Amino acid sequence: MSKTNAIVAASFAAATFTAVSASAETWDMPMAYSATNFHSATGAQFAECVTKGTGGALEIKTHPGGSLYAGAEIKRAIQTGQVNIGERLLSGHQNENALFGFDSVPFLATSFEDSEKLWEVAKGPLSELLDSQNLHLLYSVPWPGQGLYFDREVNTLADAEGLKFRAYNSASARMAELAGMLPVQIEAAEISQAFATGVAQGMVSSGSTGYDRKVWESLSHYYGVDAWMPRNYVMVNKDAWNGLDDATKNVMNGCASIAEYAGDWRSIQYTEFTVNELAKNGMTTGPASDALAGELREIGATMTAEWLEAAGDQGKAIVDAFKAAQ
Ligand code: PCA
Repeated sequence: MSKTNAIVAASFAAATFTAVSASAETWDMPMAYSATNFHSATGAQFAECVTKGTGGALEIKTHPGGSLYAGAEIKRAIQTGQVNIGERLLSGHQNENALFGFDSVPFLATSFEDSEKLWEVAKGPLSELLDSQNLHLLYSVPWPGQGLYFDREVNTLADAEGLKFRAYNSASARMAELAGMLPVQIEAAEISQAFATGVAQGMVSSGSTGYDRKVWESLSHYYGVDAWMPRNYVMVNKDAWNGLDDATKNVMNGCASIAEYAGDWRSIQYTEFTVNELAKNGMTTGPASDALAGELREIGATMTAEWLEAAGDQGKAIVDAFKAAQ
């Protein structure tokens, strides 16, 4: 039996048991990105899998687009038990602990294969860190590689000097600063308006987010630089997790494995599709000029040194283990 078939079989074997053993419960699941985004689609299928797999004993209801809690509030809401489950950008917490930014170290892991290898070595320390914050890590899916968006042609950083640059985590804000731009922290759910009103004039993000938010309405250029591949993760309040019976935990774990697999697949498929859509909708897309790519490499080296300094021995251990796995 394949791994996925085994998971499905285990889920449904568990379901029969759970359906008669637990009383019905509903968990709201806040998610930060739009309903059509591939992470949200994956989360919706995960929720359906758990609901069906437990025979309705545990119903999970997703709330995409930051509609229940805005992205920046989701982790705290779960930690404090206002909701039991939710999804957030892992590197969104880098200001709490540098380790959270392992996936946004520039040019460290820039392919899906490397992102997976990096996750393999980072998953343990990250799970422990989350556990110490009353959170149980369930699954994680990477975004496609991060490129640069602008409302103008940018051949070197001098062309972008002083621009307001939309940031979504510490790394994107630091990149803006080192590039001579002005970072403005804005959730993905708010960016269409921010670009339309001139609150921001550029950003680093995936083709996926540009496509989801139709940024071609305000921006004109996308440079595929593959700066890093940040991850979203789904977490559960630890007390709520510990309160589940083993059968329900089995269903959750089975559905999480399927979600991770399906999410990875969607992210890969979405990479080319979304960049093509940006072009179809009038944006100029392509690689950065050699000069711009060189400037970004220098910024990346500075950021890597800064991150290693901030993340200490644990950070170094992740990077060393990743390099050893190459
Ligand atoms: N989209 C998210 C994070 C990374 C990405 O590709 C965003 O722009 O907020």
